[in-house]
Amino acid sequence: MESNVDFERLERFAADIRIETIKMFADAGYGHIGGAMSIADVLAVLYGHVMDIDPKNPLWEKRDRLVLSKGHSGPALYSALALKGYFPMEELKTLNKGGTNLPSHCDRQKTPGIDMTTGSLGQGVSTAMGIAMGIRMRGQKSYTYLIIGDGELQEGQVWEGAQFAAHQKLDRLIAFIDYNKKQLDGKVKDICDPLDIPKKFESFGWNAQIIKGYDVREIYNAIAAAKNETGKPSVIVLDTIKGKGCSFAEKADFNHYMIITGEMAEEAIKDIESRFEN
Ligand SMILES: Cc1ncc(C[n+]2csc(CCOP(=O)(O)OP(=O)(O)O)c2C)c(N)n1
Ligand SMILES: [Mg+2]
Repeated sequence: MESNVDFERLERFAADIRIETIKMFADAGYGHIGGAMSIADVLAVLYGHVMDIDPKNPLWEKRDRLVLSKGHSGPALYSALALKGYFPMEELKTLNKGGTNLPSHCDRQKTPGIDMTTGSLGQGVSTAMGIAMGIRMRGQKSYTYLIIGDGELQEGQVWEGAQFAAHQKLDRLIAFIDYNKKQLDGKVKDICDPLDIPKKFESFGWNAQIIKGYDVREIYNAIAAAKNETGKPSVIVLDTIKGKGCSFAEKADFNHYMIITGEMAEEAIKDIESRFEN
């Protein structure tokens, strides 16, 4: 285990991802806030420390890849990419507007640093398997990271992919499940219960862990443990809260997609900053 990880810097990075995303949504007037907030910490660990990437050369062949299969959370990833210098911060203001490079869902043809186009739930899982296979066929060592929603687990394609990845022993594929317990229109367990997610992946031949999904230390340690497993793919179930860290979204019953005003954003950002005082 590396001892030089600056976890406080990663916590600050996660806060900045949340702040920039909230600002972006307020500029647009609306957005998929809940699922963007619940992945801020995993994005901070991946882009802040773990991934081997070069923001000045987004298509570097040997880079690690990320497929955000829950593509509606693209704005959180755009914030991470802008903060890393993939493109100017001012571009964040163009979210979803005419001619933008930042559509509401991820598009690899438009945005530097986006490795796969996503938005149709389930499909990112198959494309991530293909990326991981392709990297191995070229004899390269890059990792492929994949983020799946817990509602997204209802897509049959996820389980087809899970079976394929284990069969192919894709041990440089690390998937995260954003286990925020909510999907678009209600609680995942009421709509179609995924039951015991780690146990399910284990029965498909994966190495599985479940951790506190908004704790940068736990996320980092789980990734390090996953990298130590050979011969099988790994899944890390992130036990999260939908809307985590954004006061108005955490409080709202329906927080998948919200109208967001400048005042709401200002208050939420103040609340985030207050946790960094002292
Ligand atoms: C194939 C497909 N069906 C429906 C949708 C519409 N949709 C967008 S987000 C969403 C809910 C996803 O829930 P979850 O995976 O739990 O995401 P999160 O809670 O992280 O936002 C739905 C149904 C879609 N994008 N793709
Ligand atoms: Mg969910």
